[in-house]
Amino acid sequence: MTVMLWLGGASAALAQTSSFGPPVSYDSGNSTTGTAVADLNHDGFLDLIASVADSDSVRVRLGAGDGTFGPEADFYVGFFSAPYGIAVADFNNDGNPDIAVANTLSTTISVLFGDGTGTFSLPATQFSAGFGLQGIVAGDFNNDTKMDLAVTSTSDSTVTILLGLGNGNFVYGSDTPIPTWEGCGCGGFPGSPGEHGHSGSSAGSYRTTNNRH
Ligand SMILES: [Ca+2]
Ligand SMILES: [Ca+2]
Ligand SMILES: [Ca+2]
Repeated sequence: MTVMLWLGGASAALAQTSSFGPPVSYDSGNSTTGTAVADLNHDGFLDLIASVADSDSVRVRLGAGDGTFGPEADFYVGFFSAPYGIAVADFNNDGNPDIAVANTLSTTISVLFGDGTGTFSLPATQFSAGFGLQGIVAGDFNNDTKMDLAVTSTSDSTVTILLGLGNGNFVYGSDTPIPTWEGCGCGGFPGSPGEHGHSGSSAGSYRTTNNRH
């Protein structure tokens, strides 16, 4: 599979419109499930990050700042993990971007700690977050200046908050059910999830499994 880029540019004929050139493709591995951009090596240019489910890895390409990207570097995130969503933030407060991915098969998120050059330490650190994880975003949800994570579980129909401790560790914060067809009062067709859906709560199934010190 490929990551395709369209480089935008201003139209000379219509100053208020924009246009895109032909797409540029980069091999992103089989079963690419997520993409993200961030400046991983502090050169001021955005870099490409892709999650590759088939190889249980994250693929990084450093940007040249002109719309082109360098060769790929793959970072393994764990056996039978099948990473999906990607979040980039500095989770251990060393000034370097780190990568967290939500794994669809392993019930964990994997965190890769960056060294500021586009390279990440291995092995990835695992934190339990539920089943069937897909979406993941980083933010400071409790206003303690330390980056946290919100992770969606399609199996449990929840959004789980993992609170960052600022040293690369996370602890369970909260677990918010996402309304199912039944839960949202939307009705549903006979035999659909709305007809026999579950409430989505799976409290108690979350814990930190791999602490960094
Ligand atoms: Ca960069
Ligand atoms: Ca960091
Ligand atoms: Ca926080």
